[in-house]
Amino acid sequence: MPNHLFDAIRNALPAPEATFIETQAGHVWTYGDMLDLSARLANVLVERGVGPGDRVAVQVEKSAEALMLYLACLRCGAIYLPLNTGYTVAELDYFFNDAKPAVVVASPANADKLAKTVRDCGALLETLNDEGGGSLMERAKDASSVFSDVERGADDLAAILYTSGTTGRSKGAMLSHGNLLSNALTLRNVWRFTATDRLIHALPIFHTHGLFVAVNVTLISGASMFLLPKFDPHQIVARFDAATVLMGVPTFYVRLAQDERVNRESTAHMRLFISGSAPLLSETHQTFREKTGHAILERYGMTETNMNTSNPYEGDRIAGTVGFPLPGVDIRVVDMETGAALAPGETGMLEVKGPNVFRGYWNMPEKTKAEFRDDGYFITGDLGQIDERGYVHIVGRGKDLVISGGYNIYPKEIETEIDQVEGVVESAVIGVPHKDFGEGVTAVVVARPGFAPDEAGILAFLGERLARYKLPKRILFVDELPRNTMGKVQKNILRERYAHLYD
Ligand code: MLC
Ligand code: AMP
Repeated sequence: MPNHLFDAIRNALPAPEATFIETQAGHVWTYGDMLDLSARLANVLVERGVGPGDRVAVQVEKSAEALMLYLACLRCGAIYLPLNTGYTVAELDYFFNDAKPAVVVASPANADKLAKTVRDCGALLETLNDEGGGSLMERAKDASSVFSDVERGADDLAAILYTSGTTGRSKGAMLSHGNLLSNALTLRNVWRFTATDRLIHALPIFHTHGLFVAVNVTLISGASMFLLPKFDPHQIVARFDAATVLMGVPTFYVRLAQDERVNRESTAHMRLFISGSAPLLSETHQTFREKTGHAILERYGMTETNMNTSNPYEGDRIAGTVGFPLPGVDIRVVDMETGAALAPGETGMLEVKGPNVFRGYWNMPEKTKAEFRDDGYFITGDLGQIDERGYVHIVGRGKDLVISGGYNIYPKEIETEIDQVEGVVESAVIGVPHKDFGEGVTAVVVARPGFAPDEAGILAFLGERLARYKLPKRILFVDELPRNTMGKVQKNILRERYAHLYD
């Protein structure tokens, strides 16, 4: 029975005894193990009442089993909904109520905390820990390893990934089997992935980068990976000799470039270092190249579109650019006001069209409509230009967004929380240059006369409500915020004023 994405994974399968995953502890999962456990988990999900199109929300630590759960969802036609492990109960409450999952899979340590909100949204709660324990794996032990994959076409949804909204609440980007497969095949080809590749996987698996780019490309090539729990330079360097590719956010490369173990000899076995999710500074590209001889290959994508551009595998990988539109992906630069196409070298809004572009925002037809042009192009919110040679340059963002260590943070969400603190009149959250994270989340706060909310107090308040990576690295107090004649806060002035805060 045809299952668009999983059939393609099956077609790429190497021998069942070939390695799919090697964990940090050295445990090997073969492709045969992958078929076995994903079938068992698919049977468990069906037994728990999950039908085609039902959402399975997952907030668990990184593990091979968690990836098998993703594959099980594909196989039984469910929609996989991964959630950042840092999200608080308050944040999860919104996602659960919006997505209405049939099943929520959580870490056993969080089960009690989540029980009520899961029950209130009508879902069943299962658990999974990073050592293969929990109720889900208990059930899988008794389940059949035979599963007839549910029929899914290219337009059927495979996943929903929440991406924070510029105003208001997060939006669930609906990604189809076709979106994921087309992008995986394209990336396999342009990055020359084969079954002999071994990826060092040190990214989280709840975002497009670590889940779809890294895992789908590995699977669709019949390749293998070292699945590491998180970024740890020691663990990464130790695998250079047996690996071929590393995918990371710029912070990975900033840190690796400072590591004395990273040099020409130690990276000699590696064929490719890929960076994305945030701008890679030319300086980082340069330093890494001088130390290792490898030119980092930078690519550009987003949750809604998967990957859009990539520097070439062969040819010039130009620092400060994100390369060429991927085969099959159309990119244009348009005037922000009129929507008219701009000439090479002119800066405007980047718009994208292709089989990689998502199916819209879950339950939000108006928001979806607002972000697409009538001719089907998706408005990315990124400002860029295309040079005479066809390289795409990202020069800024039209959206009020901070990217810290590859995570997106929407200022509005943080400002709304800070403004609730007693004694706060108003706040402006900005991103300012940060050597390690690229941008550091920074809050500028106006307090009511006579009140003295302090940095620690505000951080404690936010810590209850927001994932820790969203918390401001610094909170600064001012008498007033700079405004233009329309009364709008001039964040550009604040960004200039505090440009050297983290030097
Ligand atoms: C962790 N912290 C961060 C942070 N990561 N703060 C700001 N920004 C970040 N990115 C905080 C923690 O909350 C903690 O604070 C402290 O820093 C140390 O935590 P840690 O876990 O030790 O951090 P570390 O391991 O150093 O993590 C940094 C990192 C990680 C860069 C390795 O953030 C990471 O793996 N980022 C990848 C994100 C990613 O996958 N993005 C892809 C999105 S998809 P405290 O207060 O608790 O002590 C996308 C589309 C595309 O964008 O194109 O790919
Ligand atoms: P996300 O919503 O997490 O998918 O983040 C997508 C955003 O990350 C894009 O809209 C860009 O602003 C940014 N981004 C991704 N890759 C790059 C890159 N190589 N250079 C600059 N910005 C990038």
